[in-house]
Amino acid sequence: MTTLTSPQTDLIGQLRAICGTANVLTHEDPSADLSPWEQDWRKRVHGRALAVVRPGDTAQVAAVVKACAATGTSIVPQGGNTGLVVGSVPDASGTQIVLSMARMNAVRAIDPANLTITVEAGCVLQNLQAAAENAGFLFPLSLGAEGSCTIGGNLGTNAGGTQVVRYGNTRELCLGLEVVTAQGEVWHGLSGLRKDNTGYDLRNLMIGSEGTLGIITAATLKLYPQPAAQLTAWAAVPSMEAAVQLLGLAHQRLGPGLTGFEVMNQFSLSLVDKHYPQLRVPLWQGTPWCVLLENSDSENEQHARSQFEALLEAAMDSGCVRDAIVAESLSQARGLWHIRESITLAQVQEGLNIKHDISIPVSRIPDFVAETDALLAREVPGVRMVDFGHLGDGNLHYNVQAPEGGDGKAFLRDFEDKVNTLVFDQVKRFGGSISAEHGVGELKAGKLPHYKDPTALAMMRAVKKALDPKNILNPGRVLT
Ligand code: FAD
Ligand code: 2HG
Ligand code: ZN
Repeated sequence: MTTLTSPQTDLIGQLRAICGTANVLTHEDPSADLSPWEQDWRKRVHGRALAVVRPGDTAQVAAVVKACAATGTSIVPQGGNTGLVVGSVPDASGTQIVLSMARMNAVRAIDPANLTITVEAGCVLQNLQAAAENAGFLFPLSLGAEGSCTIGGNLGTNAGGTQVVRYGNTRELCLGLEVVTAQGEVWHGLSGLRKDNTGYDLRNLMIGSEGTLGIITAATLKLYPQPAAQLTAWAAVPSMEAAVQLLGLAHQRLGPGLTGFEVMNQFSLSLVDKHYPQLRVPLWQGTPWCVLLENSDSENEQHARSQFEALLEAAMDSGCVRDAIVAESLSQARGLWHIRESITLAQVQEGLNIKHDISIPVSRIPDFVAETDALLAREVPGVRMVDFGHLGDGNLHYNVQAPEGGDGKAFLRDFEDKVNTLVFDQVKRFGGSISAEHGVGELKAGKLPHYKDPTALAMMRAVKKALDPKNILNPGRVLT
């Protein structure tokens, strides 16, 4: 057990007075287990918090930040703690507080005529989707972690997910924010306006800032009409070139109906088959790649089906699809999506791995994959490529699994830096980004100086200094 300094003890007393004793957890209480807040999802880091603080409203968040600012105590905002780049857990010092937004999970308002919903930051994404659906609308953000991630974390990372090809990233779905600044002031920006050109775009500055510029306490988000019909298809394609060709055809034939376009290599599907055989992965054995497509139609199911069948027929004629199935029911469609969403978990079952969440212009992806696969095979013999992702957005999860039977820990120790450098240098050469959707966190903060435009980085540092001069909001994340 660590002994707290007297200012730390005073601070904890203040935090308890603000949020209630039950909502400030510390290691001083031997019965309190703080590890769920201290351990990141990928089990890369286990930090140690001074306290886990769980405010119940915006005024409490503001008061907590003021108390922390007065003592120079740094704050790590946390939603569902599903982030993949070590951004939501404390460091090992035992001096940071984790600000868990989980209790602030209310749906504040729905405005059907304005097509908006206003929710608190700790609202779990799946609950937000359900609230929209119950009101007769669609909130389209969708990702594998939706059962536990929060909208605050989605906004904090500008999450992408599987519907970006039609609806955009979380950024595009947000019309207004309520934010507590590093000084503990509240910015009331829940406008719900689709047009507002009154100066700098603070909303978009906060989105994707990973808790380093302000604490998002609530958001006003866009709603959409629910589609009249939604169909899902699974296609075996002979190459990445063919997958890109199929994407072009799908854009042409389905227009805005194309709401999902995911690619998965054979090895990623073999891992799902190995660890979750009950999911019955279709068509994966005889093909290097499979594609999952979704068509959302505003007319009816028959229209959607005939459009889809015509697309797949044209694709087979041109040779970019070898075989395909169209889901016959909602539960079959859900099953196909479940396979896709299980790749991350199958990778966890297989052992530690190196993730690369990269984006490249779609047109250059086939060359990138061919060249980089060959480079890695030459430089790190035996590596297994788990390559999948949101091809419709030019975003690949170009993950590297240790050689078969190898020790994952030793692999990371010996090869992570080398593999990262090989892949990221290739990404740079192909005009891409080293973080397409998961963010920078701590894991990639050291990489930005090598791969981000230096002028952009200098502006980012200036913004951070202006908004958080004491560097108390999530220090060491995004910027080192
Ligand atoms: P956390 O992990 O708690 O936090 C993430 C970051 O946001 C941290 O830097 C944190 O400090 C900050 N933050 C959290 N709340 C706030 C707040 N209220 N105000 C300011 N900052 C805040 N990401 C994608 O983009 N696309 C995917 O398809 C996708 N799929 C995933 C699948 C799985 C199985 C898993 C485990 C993760 C996936 N992710 C994906 C990664 C992840 O970014 C998302 O799960 C999600 O956006 C994180 O939300 P969270 O509430 O868990 O945030
Ligand atoms: C997905 O698209 C997520 O499933 C996670 O972004 C990707 O596990 C990964 O690398
Ligand atoms: Zn993804």
